[in-house]
Amino acid sequence: MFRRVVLSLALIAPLLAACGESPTETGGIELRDAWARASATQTSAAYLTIENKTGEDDVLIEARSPVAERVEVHDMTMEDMVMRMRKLDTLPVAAGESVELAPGGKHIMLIGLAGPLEEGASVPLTLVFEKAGEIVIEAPVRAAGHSGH
Ligand SMILES: [Cu+2]
Repeated sequence: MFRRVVLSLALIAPLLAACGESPTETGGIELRDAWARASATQTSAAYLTIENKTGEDDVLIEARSPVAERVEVHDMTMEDMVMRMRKLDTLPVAAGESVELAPGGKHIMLIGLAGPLEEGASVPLTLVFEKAGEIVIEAPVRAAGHSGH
């Protein structure tokens, strides 16, 4: 299963840096720096860093949120000066490694939002890992122009 969405570069730029939030750690999987992009449309994206502190490889197999009909993990690449998004069915996080989901790269796509995401609100996200199980985090909503501290 493979679906592609083409976005104009203007929608993606500028690249953003995330602020630190207190990390959530469950079963040796640490989730930190989570945030979601403010949006007035029916889609948005959330970002975070996933660190696998266990000695075993793990895999993110599902993501969901009560604010969105569908939550997917996407990757983004530049092809012929166009940013393309591709759905990832799973996201491996190898033992001892970190995977960063950040603007311009991998992200969590929120599709079919029930309402606008306003700055200052927060989005509950459930990430399901093959071994660590379900981890629930709150991703604060920030404006697209957010650029760190
Ligand atoms: Cu996407």
